[in-house]
Amino acid sequence: MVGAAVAAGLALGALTAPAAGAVGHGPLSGAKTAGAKTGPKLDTGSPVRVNQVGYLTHGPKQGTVVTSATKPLKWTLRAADGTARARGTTTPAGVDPSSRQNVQTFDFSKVTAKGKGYTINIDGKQSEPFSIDDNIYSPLVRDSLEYFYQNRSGIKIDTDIVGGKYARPAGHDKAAPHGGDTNVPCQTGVCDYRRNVSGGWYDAGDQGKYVVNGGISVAQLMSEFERTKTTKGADAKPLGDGKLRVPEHGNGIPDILDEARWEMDFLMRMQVPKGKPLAGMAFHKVHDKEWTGFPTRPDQDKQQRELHAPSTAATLNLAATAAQSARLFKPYDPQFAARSLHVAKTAWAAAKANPNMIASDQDSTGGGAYGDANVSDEFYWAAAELFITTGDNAYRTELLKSPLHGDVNALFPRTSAVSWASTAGLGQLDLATVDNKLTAKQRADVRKTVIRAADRYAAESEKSAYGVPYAPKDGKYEWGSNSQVLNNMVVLATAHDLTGKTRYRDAVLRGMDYLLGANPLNQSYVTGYGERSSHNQHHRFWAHQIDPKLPHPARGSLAGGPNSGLEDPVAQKKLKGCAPAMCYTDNIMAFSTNEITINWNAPLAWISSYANNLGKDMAARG
Ligand code: 9MR
Repeated sequence: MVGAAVAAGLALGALTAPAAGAVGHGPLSGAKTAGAKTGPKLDTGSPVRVNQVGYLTHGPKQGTVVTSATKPLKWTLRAADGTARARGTTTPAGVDPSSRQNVQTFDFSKVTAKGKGYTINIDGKQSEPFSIDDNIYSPLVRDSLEYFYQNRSGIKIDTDIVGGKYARPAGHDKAAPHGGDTNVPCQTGVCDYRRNVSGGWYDAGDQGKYVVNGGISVAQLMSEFERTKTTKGADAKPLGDGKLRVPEHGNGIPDILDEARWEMDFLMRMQVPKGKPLAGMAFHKVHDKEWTGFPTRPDQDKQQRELHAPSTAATLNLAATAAQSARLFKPYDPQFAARSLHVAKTAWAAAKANPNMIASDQDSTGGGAYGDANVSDEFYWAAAELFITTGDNAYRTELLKSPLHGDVNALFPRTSAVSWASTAGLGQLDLATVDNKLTAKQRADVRKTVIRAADRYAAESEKSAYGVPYAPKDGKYEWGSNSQVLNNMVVLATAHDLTGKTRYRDAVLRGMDYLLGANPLNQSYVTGYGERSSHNQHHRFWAHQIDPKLPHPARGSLAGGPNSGLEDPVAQKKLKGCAPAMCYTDNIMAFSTNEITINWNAPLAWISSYANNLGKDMAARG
């Protein structure tokens, strides 16, 4: 776990946020926040809440209505032309603690007629329109991954791939002020040489590059691909060569691995070279000396970039991801695979020799801190990946003697199964799904742990009137809550892959419903998906809300989501007194609720691929 958030600097660059209501959705009829007597007035549109994208033909179909009624109400499913296609009655669910709304739920799973423009109608109120189909998640597979290409550093973002308004010159390359990231000094006292740390992905609304957060993100992209190798029937084609929006088409390597490689090359450059003090360790991060203004296109950043001291956590992120890339790239690029393995082993040895180099959680001038005092989970993750890849006993011993092994709450914390600060679960999921040399009994125990964690998240989804598999401590939603929901869904999806039990599958799909509009705010948190989708997330280039010449976030960008902490001035002003799941506003400077980042889009991409497979699978079975 980490200390209190000190990311206020994210907002620096002195700007005035646009007046509330000046941009975004216009007023919606019937917009009233039921049950929010003590909270802020928010525009929540229709009280009838559905997944605004749609529902899988053969999947569960549920929604929620906000109402003061306590007796069941009648619902009608209408086709696009207004004709009634199904009817039923709602189920009272009382006051939902996450929103303090009185709600009822409805279930139209029995409807399996494909179509577009359906609505649910209750008490004279109509939901946003939605589809029923097998392929509703197909576009999101590409768009959620395109996020990574568009946030690449050190390469021009190509008009032919992304379209004119999103194209931009390379950021932080040789031509940039101070040579960008190609010739970066350390902070004073950290080292006396310079490094080329170009490439990789920008973290988020800021243009820092953090090994800790890059690690979990690239791991989840690699796992999205690896799942297609380990799960029967999972389809690798949508991730294959020529399928995604990347420039590396035609090289015979699946596009998703091309994207992952862009980050892996950067992570490897962050390793302290042979012959220097602390060789083998990884620098914790590289970012601007001071916070840059807002907006700033990456190629126009004039700040000096700096490397921050190596840390044990960053080094273990490098070890874990390089070990995973070693096995995944072997069939495509054996040389790169061998280099990855070498890096992984040297990083592991360096971390063992320097187990207490902790990055401070106060180091947040010019970039995020990503400080994390507990690295037992990073040790577990790296040992797991190295063991899977090499089968060496030394790593097995590390795993089995770790106090985390077998402890479901430590491996998969209740609030968020995995996160940048809590990575043991990544190793556990891979031990459960990827072939390795654990004994049959040890392997079975690992799988049981994954399933026990999934049981907890499934129960939380079933308990929630909005179906969300998320029960944070004291009910308080945290910074990046949407990614936490998604990470819990990854565990649920894995349990479904392992057992075939529909309970887990349904909890994943209910999680998607929540993220795509069936929630207390009637908000789709994925740009371009649904009628009321977030489109003003905090980003220094996609800053349309501040400068109309700049684009909105690209389709498929996930907003951080409700954060009870209200850790920025805009949220503090607009959301005072909000119920946990309603502490969100689609304002560009509300960065503690509305940023975008690689480690949030990564589980979105993983889950999109899973859900897309599911649609095809369920259609095949009918
Ligand atoms: O995702 C991070 C969240 O868990 C922390 O509470 C928060 C405050 O420290 O920082 C988040 O990470 C931000 C990082 O520090 C800088 N780049 C943007 C990240 C997303 O907001």
